[in-house]
Amino acid sequence: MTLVDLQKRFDEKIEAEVKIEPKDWMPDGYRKTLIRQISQHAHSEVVGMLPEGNWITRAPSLRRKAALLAKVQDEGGHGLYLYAAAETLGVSREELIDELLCGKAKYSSIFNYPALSWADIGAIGWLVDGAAIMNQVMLQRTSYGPYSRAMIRICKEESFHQRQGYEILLTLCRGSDEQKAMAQDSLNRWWWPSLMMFGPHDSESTHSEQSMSWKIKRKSNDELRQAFVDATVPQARYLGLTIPDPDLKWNESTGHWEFGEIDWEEFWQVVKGNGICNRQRLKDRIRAHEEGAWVREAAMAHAEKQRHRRDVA
Ligand code: FAQ
Repeated sequence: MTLVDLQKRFDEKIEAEVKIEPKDWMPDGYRKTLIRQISQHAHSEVVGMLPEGNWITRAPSLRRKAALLAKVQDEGGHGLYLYAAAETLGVSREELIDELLCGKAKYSSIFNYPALSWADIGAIGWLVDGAAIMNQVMLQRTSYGPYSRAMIRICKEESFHQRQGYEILLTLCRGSDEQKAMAQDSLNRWWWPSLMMFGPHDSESTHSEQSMSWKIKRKSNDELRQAFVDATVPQARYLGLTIPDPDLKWNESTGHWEFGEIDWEEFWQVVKGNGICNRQRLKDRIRAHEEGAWVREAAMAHAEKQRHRRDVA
């Protein structure tokens, strides 16, 4: 089959909503885009364990500790599904992790902000997982089969995470004045970084147009950000909290909440590695990787032994 035929067959599949699978022919750019996006996503899940992991020992009750422990463990699992999905594109997990640890690979800007109070654990679940779900629901329909299937599983777990965060804030908001103030303070700090998670405006986005034509992305950064604001404002009101945006207003004719401008200078500084926690996050991941070396070696030795047993039998 000629290159022209292969491209034609690929285009037809995309058009007909038939998933592209690992052994199918695909354009180089499509493969590269997927490796970039899926690996950034995997790194985000794994680095994303750090801000909340920091609070496991300080959770206010056994029930909260068990839920947080399970949530953080889920995020690690999501990272593994995603690394496995990226590996189907012909890249090794070691290469991807090396790129993260040497500071070359990106991960979501949001995880470079510190979790300073217990209310932040509520805000992360409510806002960060809430934003992640908004993005990931559309990724369930992404055109690459292994990524789409990983997303279906991940979304089920993320919706539980979002509710556990919201419930933490609901409890605080129904508590003492001090607890409510703690919840408001954490909304003040996490609101804008959560909006940044969706990436630059569509007009500034490098990859969106091509990714949407390949149906890797099914909705644009700005569309998803708007959907997130529309869904979240009523939730903040129910909590009795104020969104820290003086420009926020309901537009009756569009049926959407209008909101103020994001501080893009802050966003790009964080993406470039100059956020509050960037250096600490990498240091922690490097330490975890080094301390986990014996686990990887033991797992490999076990697999090798099993293989040997099978060969002998
Ligand atoms: N942070 O052209 P675009 C989670 C970069 S998972 C850092 O618009 P694209 C679960 C972008 O990579 C959260 N960098 O890019 C959880 C590109 O740079 P490059 C992660 C960002 O790919 C919850 C450049 O800017 N979710 O939270 C960010 O078309 C709680 C130009 O941007 C995903 O990764 C950012 N926020 O659209 C875990 C979802 N935004 O690569 C623990 C999958 C943009 O050219 C606790 N990813 N950049 O060097 C996506 O949907 C897309 O990749 C976007 C960006 C929407 C993030």
